[in-house]
Amino acid sequence: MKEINVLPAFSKGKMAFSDIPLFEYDIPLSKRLSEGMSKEFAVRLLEAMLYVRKFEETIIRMKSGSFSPSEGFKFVGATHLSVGQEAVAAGTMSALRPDDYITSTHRGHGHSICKVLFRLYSMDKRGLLGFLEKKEDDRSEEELLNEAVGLHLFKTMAELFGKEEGYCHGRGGGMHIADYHSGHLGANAIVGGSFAIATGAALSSLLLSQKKVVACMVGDGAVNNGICLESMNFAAMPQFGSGFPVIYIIENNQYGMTGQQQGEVTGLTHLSRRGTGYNEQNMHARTESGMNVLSVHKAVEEASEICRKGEGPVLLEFKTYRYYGHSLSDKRVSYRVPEEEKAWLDCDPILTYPKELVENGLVSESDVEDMKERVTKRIEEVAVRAAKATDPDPSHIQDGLFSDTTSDDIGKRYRTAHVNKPVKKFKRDSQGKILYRHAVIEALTEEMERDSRVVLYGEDVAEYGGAFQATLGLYDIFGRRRVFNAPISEAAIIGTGLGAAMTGLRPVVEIMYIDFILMAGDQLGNQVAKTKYMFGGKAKVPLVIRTTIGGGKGYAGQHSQSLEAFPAQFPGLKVVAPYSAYDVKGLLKSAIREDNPVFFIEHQHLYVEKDVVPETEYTIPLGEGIVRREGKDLTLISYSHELKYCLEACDILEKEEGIGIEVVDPRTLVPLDIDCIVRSIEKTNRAMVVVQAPGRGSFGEHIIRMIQERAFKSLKSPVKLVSAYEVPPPMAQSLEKENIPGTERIVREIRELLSD
Ligand SMILES: Cc1ncc(C[n+]2csc(CCOP(=O)(O)OP(=O)(O)O)c2C)c(N)n1
Ligand SMILES: [Mg+2]
Repeated sequence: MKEINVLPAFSKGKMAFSDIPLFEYDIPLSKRLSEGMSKEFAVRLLEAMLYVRKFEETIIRMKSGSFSPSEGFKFVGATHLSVGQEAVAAGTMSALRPDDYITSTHRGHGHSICKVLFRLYSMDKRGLLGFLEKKEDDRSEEELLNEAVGLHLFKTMAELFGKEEGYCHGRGGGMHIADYHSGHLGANAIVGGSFAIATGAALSSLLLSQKKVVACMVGDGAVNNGICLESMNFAAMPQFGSGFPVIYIIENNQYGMTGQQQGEVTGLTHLSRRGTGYNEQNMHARTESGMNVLSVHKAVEEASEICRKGEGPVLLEFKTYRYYGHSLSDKRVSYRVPEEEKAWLDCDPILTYPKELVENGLVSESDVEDMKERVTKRIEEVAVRAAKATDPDPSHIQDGLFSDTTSDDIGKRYRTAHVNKPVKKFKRDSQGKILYRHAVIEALTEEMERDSRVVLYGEDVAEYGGAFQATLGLYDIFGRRRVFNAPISEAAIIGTGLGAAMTGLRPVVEIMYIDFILMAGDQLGNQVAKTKYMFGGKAKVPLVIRTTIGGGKGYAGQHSQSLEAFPAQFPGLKVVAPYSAYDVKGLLKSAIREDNPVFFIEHQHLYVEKDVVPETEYTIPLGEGIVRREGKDLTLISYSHELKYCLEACDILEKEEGIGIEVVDPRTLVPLDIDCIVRSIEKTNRAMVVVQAPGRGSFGEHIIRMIQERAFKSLKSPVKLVSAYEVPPPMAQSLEKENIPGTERIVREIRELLSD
């Protein structure tokens, strides 16, 4: 039962919103120094901004050919520079703790340079030795820091050059840098792509009591993307008190490529106003100058405190400007005037902040010039070294796609989960059978009891037990911190699952119908699937996405598709489609223990099917097919609910005509047990694949391609695909029955194939 009753309440009144501060933190350096900011730190802020500026100016010089780090060098790849925006990067990263998390954007060089830089600045000798991967070194801390900064800049530049020594071994490049050791969860080249990932990391922080804050760096353009709404709403859900410890930081450089926020593509003057839409605290939103490193630092410092007190989320907008084009191919003359550019150049942080440092006697003008020269030289040296670094070996192209570890070693802290009531097994019938639905619940219960990092969420999965009652009872056993209802936000459900999986939780998220996965296409295909590989194979993503296929219930086009080919299209995802109650339990348990993302497909019609399921512990490895029925005349390959019709058809043909058909159920589609299929075809010399989806682009087509590659010589006739028609699933029973391959049609098709 819910904790509050929503009674009718219609009293007249007006909604009032509390104020959103504008440019309140225009605080002079002298005041910040008197409040305790150290002089060394104040100078570090300039140094960090200079590292970013000079790094990017070096890219411009390399691109134009005025500086070449090695003979014949050519800069390849994206050039989204943040020149002009350095105060946001330095001010933000300096206000976070070294182990706080960030997510970043396509314009993220500054974020990654500063995140690691401030972590290095905070390190003692041991930490620095660790970063340098050294055990002993007699040099002073200052010398080690100097070397560590050089290594960091080198790894960053090497990644831009696509080198093995880069942060992501050249798999990501400049738009996809991550460094998990420093809490950098990854830059994202999909505008808005990291909103939900950051929110999921904050969920981990909250549920695992990590006390970490997540800074989600986004551009002004990203705020108009749907995932922004889904994520901010998710983070502000009151079922977890105030909400999640995440700071959404809008780096408003006035343009989303060329679309201008103010007056053109957004009806707001200040994007912080969006904060009013998510909770009564306006998400503690504020707008500050992004050209003033001290304003940024103060705002992020305060936001972190809010989050650490458990009062997040926070929304910050920093007004800033990019001096160059969207990328270096954008000459920017078609959409903005020199007067505008000049006005922003006048408040350049690298012009104004050094003046403050000089006025306060922290440095002299010549110190500033020396620093600029030193930093430039450093970056040039780094570029020379990076240009000479190693090109990744093409024979290793597949390295880092999947992790081969599982959660075998849970660790003491998470080994015993708290339960609110005793856990019972489902009662078996006289043959030892239980329902498929109950096998799902049993698998989830056992895994949640085994490992307290396993959490379950999705639409209506809590008290109600999910649309198909496949999570019923789990909320009562494990409580809201382990089992909770998500808003109707498929993209956020999957994206937060990813962020949470990367940061310590092992989420199982539910998408009610597979049809709705298209709402989360980016999160599934661009984020979940790519995170491990694109960021250099370092991440572990123990995420299970459970969903269901319908079909045959008269629900028509948007609730009846069999979209298993969609997740299978993205390298980096495993895809499972179990048929029996025995399989669903064993495979789901394995999926939860995987350190890889698994797309797990249940079938609504199978929930009510029974099978023998032992009460004793067992798992089934992913990637192992099974022969469900033996025969010598034909191999029939199918999975999920279609298998039921296939098996019925085989029985009819055996009984009536003595035809022996072997049925192979791959159970896991990715990785596919092609060996199991080939072994059978070598025996029968004929094959037919049956799927519930329309044939074009179906997973059945992929199976056939694999058969042609591996078993062509064993075939006496072409492999046949039996599939739905090339139409959206229709509603009328006469049409739907015709559309989904059923027993009669399979019998007909087999007869036809064997008559060849
Ligand atoms: C989903 C998506 N749509 C479009 C693009 C192409 N694109 C790349 S960056 C960009 C502008 C983003 O603007 P903003 O969020 O303000 O970031 P900025 O580039 O200003 O840093 C666009 C349209 C993309 N990468 N992703
Ligand atoms: Mg922008």
